[in-house]
Amino acid sequence: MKVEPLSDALGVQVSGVALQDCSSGELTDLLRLVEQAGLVVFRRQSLDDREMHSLARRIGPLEESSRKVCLSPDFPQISYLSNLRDESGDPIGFAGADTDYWHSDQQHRENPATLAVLYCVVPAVSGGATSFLPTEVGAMGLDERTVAELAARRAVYEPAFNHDNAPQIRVSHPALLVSPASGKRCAYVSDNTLEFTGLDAEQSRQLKATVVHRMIRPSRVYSHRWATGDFALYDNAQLLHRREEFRGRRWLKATKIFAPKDIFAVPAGEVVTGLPAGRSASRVMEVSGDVS
Ligand SMILES: O=C(O)CCC(=O)C(=O)O
Ligand SMILES: [Fe+2]
Repeated sequence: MKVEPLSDALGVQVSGVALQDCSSGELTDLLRLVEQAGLVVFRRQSLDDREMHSLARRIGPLEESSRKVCLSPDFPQISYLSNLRDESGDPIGFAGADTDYWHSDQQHRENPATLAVLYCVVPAVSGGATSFLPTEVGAMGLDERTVAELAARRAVYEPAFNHDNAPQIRVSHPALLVSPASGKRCAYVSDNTLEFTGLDAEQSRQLKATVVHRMIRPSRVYSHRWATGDFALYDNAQLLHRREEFRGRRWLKATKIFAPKDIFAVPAGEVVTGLPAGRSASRVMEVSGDVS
């Protein structure tokens, strides 16, 4: 097994290992590597849906995608991100091909499944990287006053308008997460943060802008260019990510795993309120003027 850095920004890649053949002790060691590195890409894996499902289940319980269109026919906890169509001409999965928001998966759920897999079947010929950046407060140079402010607040989220497979609730999460294994402190804040508890709209906007401004910088980003067989395991409690726009065919498979709490920071969510039926698209608090 060979372990090498993926970039200066974050992540490692592992080659020479077949994940399916790992013992439970080896799998636990690899999870500890994910906790250290945030993102681990295992090269040249070969898994059908059944195998991907059973491998992921050895790590933890699985959550379904928040979009019904994604669910794989035989294993609904596996989702398809693809613009390919089946023999009837129907989309096989979620076909989004533009640049996404910077996000952390599942923040709109009360109990987010924060460990995620992306497995590449067909890489796009043009574009279509998945970009990642770390949210650790030290590495982003966040001042201690802002860190203390995050530690005292909860960040509020709700599903997007096309999240038709998630509870229609507004939830809050601790705005600062601390890893039980390493003590790493990470801002649990993303483009999707709506507000912070205990702050008015302008104070919320300012806190989000301060964090996002330090966090989202080109030099802090690693963009993973996919190859068939890449199996990426990443911890949403310490990274943001987004799909970069692409042209041509692309197919990734995904699954979201409830992270083992002895190794990973796991947000303790609370329901704030239900959402009115038939509401329009959720609005993202605008801070884009400050984002570099
Ligand atoms: O398609 C991608 O590159 C990213 C997909 C994604 O954000 C997800 O599955 O959570
Ligand atoms: Fe995502």
